[in-house]
Amino acid sequence: MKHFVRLFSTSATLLLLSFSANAQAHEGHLPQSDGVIKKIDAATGKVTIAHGEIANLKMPPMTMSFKAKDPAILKPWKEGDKIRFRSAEVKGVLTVYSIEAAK
Ligand SMILES: [Cu+2]
Repeated sequence: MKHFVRLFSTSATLLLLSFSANAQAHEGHLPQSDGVIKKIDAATGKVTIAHGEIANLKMPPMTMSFKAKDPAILKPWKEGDKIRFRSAEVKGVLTVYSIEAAK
């Protein structure tokens, strides 16, 4: 019986670990891409970015529009700003998770 309990708690821990690994894959662990902000549409929460290669989306450099995960992350930025950003595809929608100033 003791053995069973230990086995159970080990698999519960593993399950927990894989859950948090998944959550991270959608946020901070996304690779950063370079970009320049071309247009911000605060009303729809969309941003057009001239971006460099996006490794996790297997996307070559281009100019395109993204949906902001939260429209609030677009507030500090304006057209022409050089940025580093993290993006992912969420249910078929290319989504920007975070934006910071390019160094
Ligand atoms: Cu693109």
